[in-house]
Amino acid sequence: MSETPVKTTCGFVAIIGAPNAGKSTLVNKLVGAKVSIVTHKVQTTRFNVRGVMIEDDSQIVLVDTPGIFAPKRALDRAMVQAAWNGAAEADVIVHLVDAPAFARVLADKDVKPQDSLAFKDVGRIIEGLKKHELRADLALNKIDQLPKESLLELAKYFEDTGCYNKTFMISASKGSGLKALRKSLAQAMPEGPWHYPADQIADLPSRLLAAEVTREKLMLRVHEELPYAASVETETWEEHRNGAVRIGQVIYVQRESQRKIVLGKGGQVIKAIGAAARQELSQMFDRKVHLFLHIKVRENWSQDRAHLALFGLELE
Ligand SMILES: Nc1nc2c(ncn2[C@@H]2O[C@H](COP(=O)(O)OP(=O)(O)OP(=O)(O)O)[C@@H](O)[C@H]2O)c(=O)[nH]1
Ligand SMILES: [Mg+2]
Repeated sequence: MSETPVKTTCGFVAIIGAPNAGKSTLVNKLVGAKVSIVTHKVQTTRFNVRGVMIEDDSQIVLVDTPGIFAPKRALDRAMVQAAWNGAAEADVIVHLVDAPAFARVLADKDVKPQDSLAFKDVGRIIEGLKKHELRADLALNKIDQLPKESLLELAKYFEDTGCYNKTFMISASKGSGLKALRKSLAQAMPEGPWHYPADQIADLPSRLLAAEVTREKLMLRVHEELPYAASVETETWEEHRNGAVRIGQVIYVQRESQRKIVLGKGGQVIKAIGAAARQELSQMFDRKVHLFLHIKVRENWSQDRAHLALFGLELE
């Protein structure tokens, strides 16, 4: 274990943004390891996930938050609330924007910006910052997919709102622009002891992390409404004397028809989900993993306080 420097700074940085902006990708990249799951689908992250990075003498606790969108279900509302709670508790807020998606809105003369989803998403967050009297740093993400000229126009748009301190132009997946962001965050952290040991990068309990990995593989494998109708819980965790671990998980779905889809013909779909999750978990925990998945229909899992409390989510 490396030693903690003598004069240290430490604080919280909340990464907020619309669904799919790349928040979890950014947190993983800054931490240098996967602490939060990522998919190309919206609403992948459901609760605040912490990742820890160190820059010089500063320990920065990054809080990956669920995407902020117009909530419909009770679960959605709890997710969006978790994101704003994360923002309110942070020393620095980074609003991450899918820059190419937003630039397309500004460039499309046939569509009124007000009618587009990307515009509404950004507007909702600016409104929220104003309502909560918060200021944020702006990070325009996915610049690998956008010419420089459009970036300046975008930056000006956000500057004019008066909600932002600094602007960064980054690619979370490629890693570009992150050095300036890291330095700036480190400089903004208050003086104080580190919250975590120097070698700790995450604080999600292993059972939860394991459930998240399986949910990621499920989201990548099933489509349309199903990813949003499913939840994963680790039920059993048995350490074996030979170093292996036996993990038993249940995938909750809301209807019998969904159970059949997750099962697949001859159990093919759940087998593939299990194989992908098991492989990643073995690497993550650096040990042999035996993973047992089963599916349960529980219509109301998304309104079950005890289930959501496992993830730190609270219903109104
Ligand atoms: N081209 C490109 N794609 C990116 C970049 N950053 C993230 N992505 C992709 O954007 C998609 C969404 O990434 P996530 O990290 O899951 O986004 P998120 O903001 O955490 O999404 P939610 O958890 O649903 O709110 C994934 O397909 C990523 O690979 C980037 O810098 N460039
Ligand atoms: Mg996410």
